[in-house]
Amino acid sequence: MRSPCVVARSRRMLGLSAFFILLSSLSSAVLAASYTLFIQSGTHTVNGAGGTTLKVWGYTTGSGAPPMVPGPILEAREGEAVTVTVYNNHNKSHNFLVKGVTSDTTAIPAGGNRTYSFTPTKGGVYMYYDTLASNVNREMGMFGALIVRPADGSNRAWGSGPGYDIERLWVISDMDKPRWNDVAGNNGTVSTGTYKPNFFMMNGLGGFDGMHDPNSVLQGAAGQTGLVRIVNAGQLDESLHFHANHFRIIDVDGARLSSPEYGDTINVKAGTTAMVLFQLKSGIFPMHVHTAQMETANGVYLNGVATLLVGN
Ligand SMILES: [Cu+2]
Repeated sequence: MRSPCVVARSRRMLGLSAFFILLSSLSSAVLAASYTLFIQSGTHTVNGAGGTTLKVWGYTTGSGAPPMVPGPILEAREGEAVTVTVYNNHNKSHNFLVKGVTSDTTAIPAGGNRTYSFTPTKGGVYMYYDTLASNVNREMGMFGALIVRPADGSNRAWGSGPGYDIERLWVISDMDKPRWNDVAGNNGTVSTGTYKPNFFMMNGLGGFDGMHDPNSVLQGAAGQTGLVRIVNAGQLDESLHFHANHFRIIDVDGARLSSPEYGDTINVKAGTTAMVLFQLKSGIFPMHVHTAQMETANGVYLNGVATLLVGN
């Protein structure tokens, strides 16, 4: 089991003049984030009943390190210059696109590398992924999330947006082991017309782990407000259902909702994002998806997309 973790980032000031700007006014400081990612092949294990080890490809933090599914969490602030250098240590071409932020889909050949520079201006959550090979590369594990925080670093969904006490990132995915991972993982050609996923994950975990994972379980004091940033990096739409309380939907795939909308279920379409605010209630409640198949690992219930909502 591997939980997503924040990549060690270097946040450096641009030149001496920026240093004095920083001294005079923190809010106008020129900051930059730089990341280095490596594309590796390897395996990913879903623990628990029905679980298995899948062949995967993924972005990771070190050359030769195991692929991470999902890839490392990237973070930036609104207006911050970001540089991501991607080294392709795999034997196939790959790329790196932050959906809604970057547009360069040039293939990075095996053994090559490419640097992407961008400045996100809109706070929220974004999916990054490999757009090549008719979704095969993304299905094989090549996806992750970019979180863009307010320029002042405050606990708000975006610069002038609603505040929160605690936050979670839920990256959802699906994999078709026999028809896609086993084939692509053995250098075969996937017949992309048929996709029947049999593994469904949140933050790379089946529900057996997802209900115990501190990075997934939304836990805090009763009454606290949790912001959940959701990325559906899978190929099927997912309806997430919260027990106990309604949540407030504040953003659907980058579109901010101006008037409050409340629900206990949100359908997050494949390849899109959402953000919801949830006020914790005292007790332990499940969060699961509303399609029974997606609650399974190779047909075994309840080892799919699931976690808990815990108010202390
Ligand atoms: Cu239920």
